[in-house]
Amino acid sequence: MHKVWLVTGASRGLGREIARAALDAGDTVMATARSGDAVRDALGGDAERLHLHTLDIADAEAATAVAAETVERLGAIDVLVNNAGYAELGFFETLTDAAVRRQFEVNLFGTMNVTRAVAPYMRERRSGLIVTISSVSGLVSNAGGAVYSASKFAVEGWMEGFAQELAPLGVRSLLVEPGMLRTDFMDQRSAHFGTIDIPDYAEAVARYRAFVDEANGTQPGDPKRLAARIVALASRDDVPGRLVFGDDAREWVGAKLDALRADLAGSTDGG
Ligand code: NJP
Repeated sequence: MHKVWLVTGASRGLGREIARAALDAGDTVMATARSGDAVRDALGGDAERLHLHTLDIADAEAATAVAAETVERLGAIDVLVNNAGYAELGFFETLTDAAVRRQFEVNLFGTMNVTRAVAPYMRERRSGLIVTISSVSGLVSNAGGAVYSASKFAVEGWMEGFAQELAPLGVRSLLVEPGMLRTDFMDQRSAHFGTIDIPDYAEAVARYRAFVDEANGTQPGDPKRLAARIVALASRDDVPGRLVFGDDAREWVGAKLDALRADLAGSTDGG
């Protein structure tokens, strides 16, 4: 049966690919982003099954209005894709307090805004799937990504528990943890960097910036492939709780699990 999708951050990157893949599967899509024109340029104009709306996910009232309008126009929301997000990169002490708060305002509270707006419609129908694009950085944190990781760890903690609250009401959830994807994510258009110079970190920060510049555009992960996986999973009855996407992500998560197991074993010594 054809589905209705609501996708955030559909102007570029993974969100655009998920919207395209859903359209290619014959589904109907409400594609949203901060600029309606950008989504139109990304996905084309007036396909019968493509609907566009402006939505900054940090705006809770706008999220409520978009959810209501989608249900009114399209009858239901079968799949919500919480995709919109960005990274505040750089060593923690080089980021201002405002930058840290902005990161949470979008990645965590913005994602909560949209989910809070959509969940009641899904509960009412005892049906729906909430796909939340987290990150491998939601399970593993590294130097230079501490603040981004903090926001995605928060997304993981919130959604892991909320999924259990929703499941008895017929609403399913999928957390997606991609590795590095070839999108605009590391580009100046999306990523922000710490602005405070701290000599103690200068060398490490310069090495980190060089790593990001080199990785930008050459990331191993194909967003089209991930989009196709998500669209295929949405049609299955047995949607898993998590999808860790990419060899890099699986390797990092495996190493984290090994480290956690070792720490856990060590924790029992001496009671
Ligand atoms: O990034 P990019 P991705 N309200 O920059 C939108 C996660 N992820 O596709 O700036 C509404 O190409 C933005 O819209 P605009 C990542 O954390 C990525 O890779 O207005 N929309 C654009 O459409 C994120 O959650 C990688 O044109 C807002 C989109 O978000 C998701 O994947 C690895 C917004 C960003 O497109 C998609 O990112 C990983 C707001 N306030 C997780 N702020 C990776 N690429 O390597 C931004 O593990 N957007």
